[in-house]
Amino acid sequence: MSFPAFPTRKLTDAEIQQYRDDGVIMIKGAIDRNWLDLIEAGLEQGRGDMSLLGRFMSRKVGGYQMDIFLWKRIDQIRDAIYYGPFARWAQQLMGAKEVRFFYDQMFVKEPGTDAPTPWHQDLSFWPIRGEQICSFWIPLDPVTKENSGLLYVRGSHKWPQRFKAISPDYVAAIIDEKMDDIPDINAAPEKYDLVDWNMEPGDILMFHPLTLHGSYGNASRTRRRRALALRWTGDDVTYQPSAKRMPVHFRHESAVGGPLRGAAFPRILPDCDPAERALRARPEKPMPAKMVGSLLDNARAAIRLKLSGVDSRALKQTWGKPTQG
Ligand SMILES: O=C(O)CCC(=O)C(=O)O
Repeated sequence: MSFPAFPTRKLTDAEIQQYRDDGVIMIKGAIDRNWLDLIEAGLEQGRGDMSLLGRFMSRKVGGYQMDIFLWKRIDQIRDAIYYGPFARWAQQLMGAKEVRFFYDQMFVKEPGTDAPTPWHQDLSFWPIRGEQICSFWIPLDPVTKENSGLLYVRGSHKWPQRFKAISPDYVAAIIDEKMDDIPDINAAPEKYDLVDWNMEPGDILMFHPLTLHGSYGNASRTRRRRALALRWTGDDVTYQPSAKRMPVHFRHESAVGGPLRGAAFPRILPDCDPAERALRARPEKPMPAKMVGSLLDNARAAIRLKLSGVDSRALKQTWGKPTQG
């Protein structure tokens, strides 16, 4: 068997066209049980042993557990990324030759948590730019709108606006006050082409980094909602950090304005870079100096936003209980 594994099937031309038109597609029954079990085992390990960053991200929002870069410390997640079928799908979807892994993110909402994921575009706060970027969202539990299935604004990846990045914990450091305010979509849903799916474990969402998306809290009393997002980049992507974009706390050699390079963003296709992979032989921790730098940036950003009249509380959105249908 060769790795990364080949998916159960290729994406059809119609699915790729739909991704280009709508900015999101849902593929039913895409993931074999063995890969799903591997991811679930890794995610459960991550839930029980959160990183410092994850604890920081999850501190303000009761019942909403988030963490990133799990693959740096959890073998099952790393193996799913290096050996699973995901990189080949990303390659086909993006039409790319080279595929690099950008990062993973865990999103878990406990039953009864009312914490939404505010509407946002991912690319507005990512430290990369390019056309060939996509995310896969992999639920480990059955999801509906009631227990926090994702919602998308169809076609919004083609809108000209770049919206202020509103994260679930309202992190000031990634809010760029020069960007547009996100409209209060749920206050006037009839104005938007909203789309969502009921999903089962094994289904996968593939979406463009500019497609507006978000989710309600988990109104179910019994059903936890666990998901892992995997982010991929292709040939044209460059490293474009800024004080108002998500910091990367792991080692890499990408020059500003240049292609992604190094072990934080490992190359998976057309083949692995042995030097990058060797660096992941042992679990890796984020660099403490970079973490402290991020905390200071965040404090400075909160002051800057207040002084410039952007109060992060004013950016809160209408998210009541989901309406069915
Ligand atoms: O799971 C969620 O509620 C949020 C997912 C998300 O925003 C993402 O994967 O980019």
